[in-house]
Amino acid sequence: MSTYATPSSAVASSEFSGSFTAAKAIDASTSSYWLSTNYDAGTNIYFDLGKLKYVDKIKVWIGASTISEVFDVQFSANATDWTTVESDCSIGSYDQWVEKIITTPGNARYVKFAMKSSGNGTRYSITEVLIASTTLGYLASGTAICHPIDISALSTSLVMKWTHTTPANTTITVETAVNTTHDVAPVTWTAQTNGATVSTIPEGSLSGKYLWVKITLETIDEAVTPEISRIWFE
Ligand SMILES: [Ca+2]
Repeated sequence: MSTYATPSSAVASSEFSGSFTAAKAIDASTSSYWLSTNYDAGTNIYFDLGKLKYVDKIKVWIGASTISEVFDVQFSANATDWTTVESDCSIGSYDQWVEKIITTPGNARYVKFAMKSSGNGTRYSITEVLIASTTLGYLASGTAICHPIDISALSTSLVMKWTHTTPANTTITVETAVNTTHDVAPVTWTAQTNGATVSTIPEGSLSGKYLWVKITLETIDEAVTPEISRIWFE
């Protein structure tokens, strides 16, 4: 279930003066507000949630201002590429805590109000904004298969090592397999031990053979994830 919070920062396409900055829309005061220098199409204000979250609702307070307005709500992960998720949100003059349920909720770090029209032909204004979101959890598991290594010319055994972090309730499994193609991943894998000789490399000729490595990360706590930063052979 999502909860409302004040965004951590705000950026506006224009600010009327130092008394009407974008930050006034998120200062927890319903007597201060952001005011634009113009009412052209293209005027906007966007809010930073601090990290990517699942966003589904907004609340807007215009109460300190006489300005009604219509805007689109847009989501972005990077503040560069924006997707419209709610069209033509209409906020009346002096409206207080108008709630808009986002038609197409989704993941966003940045939420923009892209202004479209101002009811009385004056500037745009936002007194206070709250955005409802849900913290994103880590998936229970994920697997990656590395590009295979041609071991045709290998003449000694290989010791495999990796650097990792494994918080409580998480595990990392590193497996290997050897086959004779670099196109099709093996079906059968064997778990390896950090710092030990790779057990799947056969004795005898290695001509035409490829070593494959598969990494599986697992967690039973969606708030934490294991990480593996580097794998190498000695
Ligand atoms: Ca304010």
